[in-house]
Amino acid sequence: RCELSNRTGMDSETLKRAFLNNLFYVQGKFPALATTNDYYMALAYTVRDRLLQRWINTAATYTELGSRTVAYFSAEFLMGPHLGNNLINLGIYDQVEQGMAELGLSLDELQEEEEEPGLGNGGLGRLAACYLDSLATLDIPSLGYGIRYEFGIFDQDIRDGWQVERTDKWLSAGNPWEIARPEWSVEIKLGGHTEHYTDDHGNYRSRWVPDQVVKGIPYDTPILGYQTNTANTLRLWTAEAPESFDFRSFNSGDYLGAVYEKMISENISKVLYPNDDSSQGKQLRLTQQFFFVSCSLQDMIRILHGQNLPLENFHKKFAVQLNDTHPAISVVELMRLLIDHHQMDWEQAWTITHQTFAYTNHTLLPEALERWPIELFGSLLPRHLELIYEINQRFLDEVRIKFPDDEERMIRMSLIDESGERYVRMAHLACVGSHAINGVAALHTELLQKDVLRDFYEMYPHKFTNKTNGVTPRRFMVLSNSQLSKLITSKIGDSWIKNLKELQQLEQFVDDAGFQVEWRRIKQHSKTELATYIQNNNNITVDPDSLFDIQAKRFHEYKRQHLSLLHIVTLYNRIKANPDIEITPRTFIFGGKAAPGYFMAKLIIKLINSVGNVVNRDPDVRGRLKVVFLKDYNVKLAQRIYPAADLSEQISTAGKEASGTGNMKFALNGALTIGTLDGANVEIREEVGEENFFLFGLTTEEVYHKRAHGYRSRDYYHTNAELKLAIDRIASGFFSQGDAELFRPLVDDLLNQDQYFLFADYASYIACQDQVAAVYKDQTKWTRMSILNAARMGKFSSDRSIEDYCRDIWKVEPVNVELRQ
Ligand code: DL6
Repeated sequence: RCELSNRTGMDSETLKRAFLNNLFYVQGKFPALATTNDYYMALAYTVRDRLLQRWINTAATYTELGSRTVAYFSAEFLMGPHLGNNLINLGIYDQVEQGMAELGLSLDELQEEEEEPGLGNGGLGRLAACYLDSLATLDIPSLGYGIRYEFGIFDQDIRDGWQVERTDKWLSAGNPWEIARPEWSVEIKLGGHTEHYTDDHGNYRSRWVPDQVVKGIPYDTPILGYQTNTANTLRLWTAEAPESFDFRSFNSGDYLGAVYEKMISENISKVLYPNDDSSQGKQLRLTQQFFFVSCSLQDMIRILHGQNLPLENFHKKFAVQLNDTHPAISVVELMRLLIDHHQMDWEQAWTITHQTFAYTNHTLLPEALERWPIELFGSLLPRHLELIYEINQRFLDEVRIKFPDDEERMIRMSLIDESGERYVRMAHLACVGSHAINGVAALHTELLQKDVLRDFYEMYPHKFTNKTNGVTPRRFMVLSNSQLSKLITSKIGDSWIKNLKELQQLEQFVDDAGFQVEWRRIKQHSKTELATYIQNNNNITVDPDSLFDIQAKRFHEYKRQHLSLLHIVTLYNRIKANPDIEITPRTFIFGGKAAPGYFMAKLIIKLINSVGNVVNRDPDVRGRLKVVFLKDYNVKLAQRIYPAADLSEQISTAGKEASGTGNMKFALNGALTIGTLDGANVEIREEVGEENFFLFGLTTEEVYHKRAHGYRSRDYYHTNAELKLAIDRIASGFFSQGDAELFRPLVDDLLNQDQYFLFADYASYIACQDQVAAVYKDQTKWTRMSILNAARMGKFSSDRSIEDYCRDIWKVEPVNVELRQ
């Protein structure tokens, strides 16, 4: 009994005892010899024990009830550190903090020790993580399925202002949050050819004869909901060579051959592709996609059989969400498993498949739409290519019936692109194989329907719905902004944490002077903490009284970090022209990674650092402007940044950002947004009120119109003196020690192409920023706007998003979990 309470008890004394026990028995250390990592591990195991009790009871309940389950298929899960979040969701953060303090340890320091699992690039992977949190919080039976990359997103260093990539060794100190389940390993096939034969019933059938077999081993991580017993599972697959393979080669004496094959197999889950919003078409990437999808579907069939449910019930037991097209091959893989392995007929297999899958699109950028050269596809997945041809033929027959004599439409909609080299179009496959298709913000869904997926919308209007993204208030408020969370709770109680709409009640305090003072004090506190971080990491002194103007997200031309740079250079030029000019002091903070092969994005990072080097040191500036690039932006750093922001930069070209979720996290933490009518900005502005949002720039229609009528950025350059001066300064080498070549590619691109309409939006952006500066001087007004922003963010909880998916797409109900064992 004592042993059990050591592992489950939640009071401060038991937690401390359990912690010291784990230090001794798991880490094999006593305090005098223990490192910070030992302490972190001991605490992580202490917390894990509490999770295990809930996890096991959850699994037992689901098994007993045979509950309908959501399977979230995603090539990325950007979970962020687990420790703090689990403490919050268990409701023992304060006890543990106190217990650690009594032992002379700082919980903050222990949390810093955790290597975060960076198994995602940005928005898409972080969304998957928020959705797992909400699924568990809402007691929805669910499984996240993905890849356990040995190397997640690279660590970013900055050398001489340039981004340098280092491998992320997140597993090197061990991972206390996962449990390997080798007993549930599965095998997947790759390559080879197909054979045709007639079965015992005289049916003509195909089978796949692969030339490689790889083993997938599942590693499970518990995902605990907030203030509930539900702990769902994130199941990530690691690739290994199967033993049988080794035996064969070892026995033939080819030891090195066997080791080589093992290495090739293990490469599959070695590294996350670091591209965000673009697809490279590499064979290893397709292999990764097929690997995790095939492992997961086989695992689901095992679960189904384990619950004595027939295969015909697959779609009743599981609702599978495809997180973009990365897992879209699962449509074909499920067909193959049902037809080739389980001898189902085509119609029944198709009904099951189609009712199982739903597809979320996350991008409007053409370069991100995945397609695979037929040759490559066929050499890796020969049987799947045959099945795709068959699916396509049947699909095109349907199109022909609905739209007779429209050959052009058939060519556009085909699963195979035959306009040049032939490709398999994964978005088309996902649309055909799913019963539901959604975009991630209202504008995005509208643009999918009107443009990117228009033919599919005309074919299947009933499949389309919008599901606006959301973020979890547990990680991005309760954990990362504890002071603000406590202030809110002191005023309206704590039920806002599970029902974010309740934040609305804060509106009654918007003009309460005492509340405003507290609100400001907390913002100031977070800014001071970030200022200390900047001092320690960048050796730059920034003033916490200055306006913290932050753009933190992946680097991409469409996100237009360089538009913010043009603003910085413009302010700098104004100061140089008139050193006594009255300006609102600002600290410009950037964070984000560029894809390693994306030259222009990396050049923009270099330009930020180059401008910073000049501006931060120029005595004329007198500290009124500071430019900071925070390296290695990840979830941990994001949690420091959101609470400290006054202004959130959401300045993508209209029609390019599918949704954005950073925009939601900033506003929830009381930052005001300067933004375009793009992605979820549109809905954020609707919610917070147009008077509380700094809007600028072209609309999507205006962008389309300009593009169609011959946009000439140079005209703006010649007619706007401030723009011209800003560009000329960059081009002259002023920020690059006289080197006029360094930023030429960027300047030339803006002058000659400007695909993302920076010059067209420049004047409106600068005018809007001038307005921001004016409002910031009136701190009472600013604070009022800040409170209203946070108070009106209720819609953007990931709980709301998940409720929408559950009701409209997944048709799944909550299941209550009792603690019995
Ligand atoms: O839906 C999550 C997130 C959106 O908020 C971003 O606007 C969008 O850019 C991002 N998309 C990707 C693209 N990956 N693919 N394909 O990360 O999704």
